[in-house]
Amino acid sequence: RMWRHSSENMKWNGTGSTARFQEIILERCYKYTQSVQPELRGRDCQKIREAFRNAFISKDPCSATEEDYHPLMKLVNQMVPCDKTVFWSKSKELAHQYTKVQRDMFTLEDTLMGYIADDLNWCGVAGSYEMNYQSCPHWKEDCSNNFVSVFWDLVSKRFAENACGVVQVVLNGSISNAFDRKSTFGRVEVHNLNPMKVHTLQAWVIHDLGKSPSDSCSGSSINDLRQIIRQRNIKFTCQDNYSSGKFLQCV
Ligand code: 2NF
Repeated sequence: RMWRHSSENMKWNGTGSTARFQEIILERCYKYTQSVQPELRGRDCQKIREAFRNAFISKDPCSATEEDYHPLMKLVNQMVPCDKTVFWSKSKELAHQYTKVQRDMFTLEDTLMGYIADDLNWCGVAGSYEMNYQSCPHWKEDCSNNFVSVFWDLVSKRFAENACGVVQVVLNGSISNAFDRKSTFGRVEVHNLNPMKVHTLQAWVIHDLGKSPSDSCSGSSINDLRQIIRQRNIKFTCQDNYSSGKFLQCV
């Protein structure tokens, strides 16, 4: 049988693009700019969708660079007020519950860019205008410079660079390494905090109700974080002994 040069032969190891990707981008953009943060009502959602699509469409899915996303970043351009930034690592659900209660606080997914892209997957096919809904590069098994990983690294870097005042991080104390140097928080965000603007990093090490704590402020992973932050001339504080329920009620 003749070799056909089509996407059926291009099997990546990761999940394919999210069905209705373009529509979802547009729907989320409208919802965010009209009701979640109406201060951003001037953003052009059609242009944002187009710039997002142009970042990756028809390109080799394993050759993403930051530059591919620059036009999109320019269109979105959003600042978070000082003292309102919340990072998280292995604690997404809890951090999102927290900013739902503390309505003026922002995780990355409470900003327009994070809100639009959260839980979506996307990739194209080199030389074609189609998206690949069958499979996309897996960041470990295929390539780390895929468009999804490069996107999250870039928006996480910008989110950290823009942070100011006292910033928070919600960490998962029910796993053995609450701070992981290889996570996006440990690899990207921590190193892009600006010591001229960030006064303190406040860590919350939260353990799940019912489970016993596996890591705490005195553990070695948090000690790594403390050292990295102090070396960067940023103050570090840490709170533990909080279950998720107590954290959401008391803070
Ligand atoms: O999906 C998101 N909303 C997302 C993804 C990556 C990074 C958000 N972030 C930002 C957030 F703002 C947090 O402050 O970084 C921080 C969380 O990232 P983390 O890596 O420290 O936390 P994890 O719970 O380990 O990972 C979050 C999600 O990202 C995926 C991972 O599988 C999980 O679904 N992820 C992590 N690294 C990569 C990568 N290089 C990745 N997916 C693709 N490529």
